[in-house]
Amino acid sequence: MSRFRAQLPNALPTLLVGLVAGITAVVGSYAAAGFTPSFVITPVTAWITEASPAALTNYVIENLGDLGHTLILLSGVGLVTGGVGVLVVGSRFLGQQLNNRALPVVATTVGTWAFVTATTGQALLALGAALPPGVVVLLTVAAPSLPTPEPVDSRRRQIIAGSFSVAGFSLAGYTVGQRRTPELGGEPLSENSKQQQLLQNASEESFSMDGAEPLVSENFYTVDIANVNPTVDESEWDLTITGEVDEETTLDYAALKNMESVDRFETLRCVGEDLNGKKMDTALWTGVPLENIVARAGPDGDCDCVRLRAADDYYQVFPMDALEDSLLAYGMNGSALPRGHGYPVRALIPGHWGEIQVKWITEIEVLDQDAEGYWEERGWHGTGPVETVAKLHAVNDLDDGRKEVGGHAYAGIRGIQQVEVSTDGGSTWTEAELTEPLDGIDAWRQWRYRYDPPDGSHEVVVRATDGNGTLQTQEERGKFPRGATGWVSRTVQ
Ligand SMILES: Nc1nc2c(c(=O)[nH]1)N[C@H]1C(S)=C(S)[C@@H](COP(=O)(O)O)O[C@H]1N2
Ligand SMILES: [Mo]
Repeated sequence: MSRFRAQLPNALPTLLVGLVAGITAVVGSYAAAGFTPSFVITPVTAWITEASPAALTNYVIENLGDLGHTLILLSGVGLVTGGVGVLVVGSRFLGQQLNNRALPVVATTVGTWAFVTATTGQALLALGAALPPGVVVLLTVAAPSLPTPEPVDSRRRQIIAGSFSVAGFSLAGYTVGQRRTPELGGEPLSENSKQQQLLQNASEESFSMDGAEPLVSENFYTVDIANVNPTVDESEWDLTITGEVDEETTLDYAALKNMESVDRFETLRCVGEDLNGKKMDTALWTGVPLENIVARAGPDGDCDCVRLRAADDYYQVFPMDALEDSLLAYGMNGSALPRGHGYPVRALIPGHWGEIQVKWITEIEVLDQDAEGYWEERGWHGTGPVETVAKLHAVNDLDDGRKEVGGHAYAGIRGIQQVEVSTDGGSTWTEAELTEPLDGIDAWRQWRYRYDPPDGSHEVVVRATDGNGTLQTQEERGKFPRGATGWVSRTVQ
């Protein structure tokens, strides 16, 4: 017992050294790699997502969005810090036992380097992660041992100096890492007056309503399986058509840009969003019809289906038919795709849920046998046409005493024929105003309704009719596994 107690004061500094070493490994890796797949946190968080139960992954990615990614990133940082910490503590202990001062330094450096190289595949950048903890261990092993009992203020001075060093190193590492994170995508495509004209028209036709996006979204949602987006430069990008084809073909970015392009508005909606959620947005996309590109390779598979693969190891399988009118898009709202939306190239498959709009696309594989996509393997419904929905996001008081309610309605390639509003909980219905259809075959419309409100609170309900004349289903169903249905209603005061 007394021996145990005597060792305690020594154990704490060792743990601290481990913690500090762990932090410097993460910071050093970030400084070397930036926020890219070569940052040690990328493979570690991918592993966390992969190893977690599907239900948890579903929940975090589909519901928590950015917060989910932050939480996973923090657990990744914790895991790497802890791992390096364990290495430090273990090797220091072993070093003490063997009376070998070099051992903890070498073990920490080589161990961290080997781990980061193995997981990121970047031996040189892995030095950024391995050297700082090595130095931390070196400094603490080599430091002359203080006389025991240590003077209290000398220990305090050490701790303060140590904290400042770690904070300074972290700040510097963060700044360097930010600079080293490549800015990809987003630059204007060219002086293309057609795109500017289309955007201009859309902006003029848009209903301006507080609480609802205009016709072209200002904040386009993102849903990603990876916590750190791929960094594929356009100069490195190519797309290969593989599998059951007469001839495997490859297309690079320059060739893609040389092909005749089309511009069209298209709405994306995530199957995992709530009925009145905000993961539905619209942009003007520029790209090249995908069907011809696949046809040129001579597809000859038995299932008439394809698997699209992406740089983040995402994959989706769907019938060849869906490729009709699909695009390989490289432009969004007149600029190159931003990194978060799939730079340099993504697929756009009209009328289908967001999940098959594969970003960072690298391969189209023609299959002989049907297979499951990433989300199907996790219980979600794969492809299939989107459900009809009318959302209610804007509830505003107008200057003249009337109320304004509004939002968007979307039914994929079926289009929207009409939106009706009830202000008495569904007893009576009136037709809402609609914006003109956008240029494209798969875009939402905005709806708006202005009325003299009754005294007190009342229930506003909204429902859309698609282009085939089919009324949005009233049946209430949750989002899992094939998308939420029902009519959106809201109590208005
Ligand atoms: N490569 C890749 N493509 C992807 C995803 C992804 O995680 N990786 N997420 C999908 C999902 S679930 C949706 S809803 C849409 C979202 O597209 P956005 O992020 O551009 O809005 O992208 C789809 N394409
Ligand atoms: Mo999605």
